[in-house]
Amino acid sequence: MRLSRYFLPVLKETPSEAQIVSHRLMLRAGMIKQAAAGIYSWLPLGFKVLRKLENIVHEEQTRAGHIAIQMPILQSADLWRESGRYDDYGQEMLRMQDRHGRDMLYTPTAEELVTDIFRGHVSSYKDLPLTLYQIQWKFRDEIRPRFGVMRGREFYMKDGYNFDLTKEDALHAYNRHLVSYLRTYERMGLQAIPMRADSGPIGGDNTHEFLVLADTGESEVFYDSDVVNLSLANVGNGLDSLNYDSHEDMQAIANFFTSTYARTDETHDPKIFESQVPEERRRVARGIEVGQIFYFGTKYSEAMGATVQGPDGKPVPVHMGSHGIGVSRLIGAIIEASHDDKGIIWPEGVTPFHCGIVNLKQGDEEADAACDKLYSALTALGLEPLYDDRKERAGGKFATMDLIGLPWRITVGPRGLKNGVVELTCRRTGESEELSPEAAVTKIAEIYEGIA
Ligand code: 5CA
Repeated sequence: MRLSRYFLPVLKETPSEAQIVSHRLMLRAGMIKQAAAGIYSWLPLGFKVLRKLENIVHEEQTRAGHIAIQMPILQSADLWRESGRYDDYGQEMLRMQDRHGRDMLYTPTAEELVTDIFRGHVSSYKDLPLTLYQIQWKFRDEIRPRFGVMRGREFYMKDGYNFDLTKEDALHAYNRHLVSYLRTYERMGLQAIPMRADSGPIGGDNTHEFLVLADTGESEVFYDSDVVNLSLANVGNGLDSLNYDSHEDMQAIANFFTSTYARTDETHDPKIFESQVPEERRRVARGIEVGQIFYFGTKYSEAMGATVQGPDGKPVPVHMGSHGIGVSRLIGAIIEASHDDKGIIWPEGVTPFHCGIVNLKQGDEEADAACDKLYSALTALGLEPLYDDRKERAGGKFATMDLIGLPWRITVGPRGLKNGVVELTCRRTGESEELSPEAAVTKIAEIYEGIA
């Protein structure tokens, strides 16, 4: 993309309404624009990152054997009356009527609708296990929408639902989600820690939240500092050998992450914390909740008659769980975890463009030609550069690149070209090296091998 033809409405001023750094940077970098309280338009740069996260989520869900569907945003209230949640959900649910006076609602989650799909089409235990998921906009009429996409009213969520014959199978689905979520966050450059949590209006008593540690997080968390050192790469034979079908493997990996003390304030037990965890390893911190998994057994299947014919021919209600990832919130979490005073620093796995090209002397024949050549070479390799081809001062171009956070920048100027070199700069470390344009392309291609 050439910046002169792109739509990147960066702000010079720091927006006064933004209280935390991720919100400020998303506004300043022209990623989002508020449309109403807690509701945002996604501008090109923000939309690109959202799509990247969505792709990672789809890939990891597919890898775990889960099947994508798409359910509607507007739902009929009838199904929610069946489960009993229409009245329970309270003011967080946005309700409306259609022209015939029928009660409708904007989906805050979709346990009822997916259960209705299931009961309409699945009748035998032989069709189990089954996990359906979607990535869809949700609406919750939060009392205090704040921090930009972090606590929105409209937000983008991956919600998945497992249907299993037995509790044991459903707990396998729970563990499988736990592992696939860890892998998902890892690809986004994030460490998210599974912590025992409270289930709220979704129900059930087996639930974990995934938290990214950050001072600006809304949740207070208590944990053994050892959990911070746990990583999927250290489990068994590493990431590539994960066997999502194996109950034993998934159980062992889930235990590896959940046997160490890590809880949100709702489930925190000071007695256990203080008698188990040695004092020097006790941590109280704040975190951003980027996902949550639930096992709630037959709560919805019994209420809504979602049964299958079991092996003995008798009908049995299916065991279910639901599993959410806050896709739009994740963008805020990534920025909270990865920025400096100049702007965002995207992890390579989610960056909106793979690198920037800065032309120090737009209009100089040689510089223009060198930039065009770099641009084509990168594009031919399947990479997406953002080429700042505007007639602007170098300082302004650098500031924009730093603000929008592309992990790599190639700087091209007449002086370097005389010696046959361009400059390659790493956004995170600020380190630069001079190398030939060809070598710069090769290096960027190597960096993104297996990621892009
Ligand atoms: N039905 C279950 C699982 S699909 C469910 O709704 N879970 S949830 O309530 O925990 O939401 C899943 C994830 O969505 C949360 O972990 C959080 O990351 C994100 N989320 C929830 N509310 C908001 C909000 N107001 N703004 C942005 N993201 C949110």
